[in-house]
Amino acid sequence: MPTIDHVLEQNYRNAKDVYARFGVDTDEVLTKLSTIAISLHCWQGDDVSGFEGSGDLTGGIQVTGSYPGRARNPQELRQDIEQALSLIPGKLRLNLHALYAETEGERVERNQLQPKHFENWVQWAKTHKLGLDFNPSFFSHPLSNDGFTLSHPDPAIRSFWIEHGQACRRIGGYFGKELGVPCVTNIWIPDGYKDIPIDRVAPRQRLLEALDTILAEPISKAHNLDAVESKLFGIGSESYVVGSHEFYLGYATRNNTLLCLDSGHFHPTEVISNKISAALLFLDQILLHVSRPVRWDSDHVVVFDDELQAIMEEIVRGDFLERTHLGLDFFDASINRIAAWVIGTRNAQKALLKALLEPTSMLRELELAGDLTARLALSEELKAYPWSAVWDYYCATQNVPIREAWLQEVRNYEQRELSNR
Ligand code: RNT
Ligand code: ZN
Repeated sequence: MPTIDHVLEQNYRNAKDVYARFGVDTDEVLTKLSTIAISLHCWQGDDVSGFEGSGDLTGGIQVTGSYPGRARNPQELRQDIEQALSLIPGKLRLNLHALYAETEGERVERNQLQPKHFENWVQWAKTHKLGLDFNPSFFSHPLSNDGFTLSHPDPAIRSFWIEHGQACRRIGGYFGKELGVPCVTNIWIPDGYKDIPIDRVAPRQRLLEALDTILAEPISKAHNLDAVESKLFGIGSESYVVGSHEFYLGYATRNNTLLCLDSGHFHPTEVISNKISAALLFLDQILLHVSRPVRWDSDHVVVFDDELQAIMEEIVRGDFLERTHLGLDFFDASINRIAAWVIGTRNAQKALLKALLEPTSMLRELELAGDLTARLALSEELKAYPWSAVWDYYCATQNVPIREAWLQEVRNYEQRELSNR
């Protein structure tokens, strides 16, 4: 147990008393919080570049900014992630993309990828006691240049991408087996049209069949869990996206896969917090890509906003923690990339903590009794309750910097490491 500052501890005791009056045990909440894994996305560290040397990021997603210090190789990326891990409390996983294969200078096509190309990541994950998640990469590749992959009308191109998906599921299974905890392998494809299509159904029919082929090989759910991620539009696919929400909600329900809800993949006034309770009535599990769209699917760093809090409240109130896999998905190259990870992840954890501290059953009773005045009054008062004292104490007990003290660590690392790149 680290030595904890006296004032910080006193603040925690006070907060503990305040929450105890509502029957909420802050110690129990912190134990719970420390078991909830958040999957850190590797691609914030290098602007979704990967190690293929393939050049431009395509697929209708975009990274803007030119902050110095981007990780240029696996060693730098892992070192940067380690730096981020040292500043974030609680349980973490790492989310990899197929682009991050290590092929020792050899050109390995994506449909030929094998577990051995991720051995270094697995060894590293073991050292740091991290679970791994995975994503086939259906973008930044010559065969995705015309905007279609799994739904491509050319059977040869479609087959290439199907084989890529199959290869990735095996790699996901390998992760899960090696690490003793299932890997969530998430399929997102960019397929769609810039302008109004004549035939909306044929690409969806082809995607449906391609997914069926990819998922046909049985892989133990103890090792690999499949997820499918929908989207409304991308840059260059504004008018039509093959893998829409309705498509994947139907697909996941029928095939018992996970559905991935990304906060940036809906109309700007539509929120995923309102979809979780509906999706989980029909699905066993879901994956969340916690992101932040600013006017479009811009993948800004997650901030502590209303929607982030609403997402975490939904998961906690619905008792969905066991059935929800929490992943992050943002990429900002205009600020220090390690800071981006730390800010976004700590915010997600703070929101989770705040949700866990809520006296939910009391609020639910008020609602059921029709006392909507008290429901609003208490919900609003609770916003100013001393959850931040609980957060500070949590950081102290987890041996990570309190409040903004992490920023100096990032600055030191930038000075020591990033500025030499
Ligand atoms: C794209 C999706 C997808 C990607 C990552 C890199 O719109 O959100 O999840 O961001 O796979
Ligand atoms: Zn996403």
